[in-house]
Amino acid sequence: MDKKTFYITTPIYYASGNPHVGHTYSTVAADVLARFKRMQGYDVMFLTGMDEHGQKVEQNAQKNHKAPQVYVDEIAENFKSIWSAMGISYDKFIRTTDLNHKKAVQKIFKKLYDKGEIYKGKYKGWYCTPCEAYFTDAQLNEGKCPDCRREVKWMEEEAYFFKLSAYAGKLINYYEKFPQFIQPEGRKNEMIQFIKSGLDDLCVSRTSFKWGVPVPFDEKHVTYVWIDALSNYITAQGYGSENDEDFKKYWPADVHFMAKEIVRFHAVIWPAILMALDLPLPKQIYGHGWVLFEDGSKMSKSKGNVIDPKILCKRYGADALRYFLMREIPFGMDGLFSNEALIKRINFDLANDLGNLVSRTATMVEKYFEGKLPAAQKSAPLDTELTSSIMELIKSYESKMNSFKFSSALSDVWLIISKCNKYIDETMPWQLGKSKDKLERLTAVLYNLCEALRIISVLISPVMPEKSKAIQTQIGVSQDLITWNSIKTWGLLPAEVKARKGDTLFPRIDMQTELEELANLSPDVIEKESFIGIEDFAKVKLIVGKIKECEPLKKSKKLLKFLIDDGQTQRTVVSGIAEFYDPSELIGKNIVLVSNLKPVKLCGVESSGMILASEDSQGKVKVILANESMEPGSKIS
Ligand code: ME8
Repeated sequence: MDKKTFYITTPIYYASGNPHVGHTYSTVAADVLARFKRMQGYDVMFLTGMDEHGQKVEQNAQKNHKAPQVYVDEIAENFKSIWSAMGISYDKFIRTTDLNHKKAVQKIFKKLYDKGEIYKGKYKGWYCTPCEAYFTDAQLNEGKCPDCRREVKWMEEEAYFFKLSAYAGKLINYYEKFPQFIQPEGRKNEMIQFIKSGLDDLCVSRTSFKWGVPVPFDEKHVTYVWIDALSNYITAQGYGSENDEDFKKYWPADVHFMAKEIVRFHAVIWPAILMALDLPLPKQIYGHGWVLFEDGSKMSKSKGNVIDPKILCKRYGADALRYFLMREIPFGMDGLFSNEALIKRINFDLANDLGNLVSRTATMVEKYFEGKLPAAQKSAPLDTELTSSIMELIKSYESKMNSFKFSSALSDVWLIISKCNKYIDETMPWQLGKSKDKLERLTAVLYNLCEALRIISVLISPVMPEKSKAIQTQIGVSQDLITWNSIKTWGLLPAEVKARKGDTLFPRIDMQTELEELANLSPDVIEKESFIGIEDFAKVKLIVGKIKECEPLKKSKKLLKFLIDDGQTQRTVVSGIAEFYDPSELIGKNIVLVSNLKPVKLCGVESSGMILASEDSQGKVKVILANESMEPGSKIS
């Protein structure tokens, strides 16, 4: 018989920067659920990926002197390598630059246009370039961007619009008919309020940048992020292509996970697009809370708090980080991340509670029975009490996992762990081990502990897959006894189980030393995880260049084209500083030139080198000037 399917997704992350702990939160949660559902016997499809188009990506690529595709390829690799370090078991990884996706987005756009759901109009408003967003007069904050407080400019552009406003009533009806559609409950109420305050039609194309999927029948437009991004959930499964078996098999998705700031796009725009395409809607949109850092922001800015998931995994292991994220912050709510809280969880929950239980049990089986428990056992009332409460807690755990209450499900497991530790204190196996006539009782106590560990290892496996395996190795349990169904029956572990003590599961961390070490990590280590040596720096050739000519590049609002005297010849360099300089301002100035940069083509012009500039916290860019008395070509060292 075909297995029941379960399709779960994370948002596709913007390829405009590298992942931090916040991104790992949704992905770990989705991974935990995917692993749990696989364990329950579902045919799971777990999708994650990258959102790679848009103006910000285009700009960041330019800033890094890379072609956009090269830039997003690198970022996608960084995300993938973090997912691999964190044990993320995704089934598919979609990138919006995948050819199949782009073709399918074009089909979707055309279909909506042909059905009259998309029409051509004019987009007007105050535009903030870094935020890629238009604002109305009322939305501006003292005439500036309400989000980043930078200057905005009035823009009008021809654009295509999706008739979102026509869907207000249908959406509200749908929410009423399917009360589980938006979860948690509070987010649904926000959506209803939002729709009732009036839905505008949605701008779905842009002409102001190029890095996107071209509108198939009007190529000066590219599709604007949300149609491109949201449709990943169906294009990844082959919608719009000949190879659409997975789409037929898995769609509609069982749940889309995301943080609360993008619930609106998933609960309003996405269902409306699907309705317009005559496709079924996902079964649930789940908007979890934010991982906040000590200053209450979504990204940690302070130095002492290390939030690079790669560094955290390296120092503490992926399972510890996964456990922390799922345990510390009840899913659906905001919660704080700090290195101190993480280390506390590792020391108390993992090293003390779980780690000790495993090592005490395995050590005693080794010590008293040379690693192999004899068959004879004697039960006592304490044992039945332990086993029946464990069986109850398994049920409670299952229902909580099914409703994404990961933290609370883990609390149930930790209740089992603390009951086992208490059982050790009460049965005092070290006393039983002293006299021969108590050996039978000792066997029973240790058997029960091994059996409990078998169950615990299965319950923690969605969250801590590696440590779960390590426990299973220590208690010598076979594969058929670590299935989901097997843990619902007590006493399956064969009597002559062989246990052996392994490496410490979670070494204790000295809080003070660790926090000091973290605080002393250089910002380079924190951001990029590695220092560069002097030999790397020496590869960069910096010279003084004199600007001879400067003119705007016709095809671009951002780029200036320079002719620069480098002491030997006059070379062309293109730089993205048009917003900050009048072309005539820089003529005759001595600047710092990276002279051995591989030439790249920007807007059709080959640029040979890079002009160094600095950017302040407001995003204002100034070129770094070199001493006027220096000859062009002088080495900077
Ligand atoms: O919004 N706490 O991409 P994005 C919790 N491309 N979750 C966090 C987080 C934090 N501090 N920081 C990031 C986009 N996240 C779009 C999505 S989907 C069709 C397109 C997670 O890179 C969380 O899931 O800004 C959040 O919704 C997502 O990353 C935002 O990722």
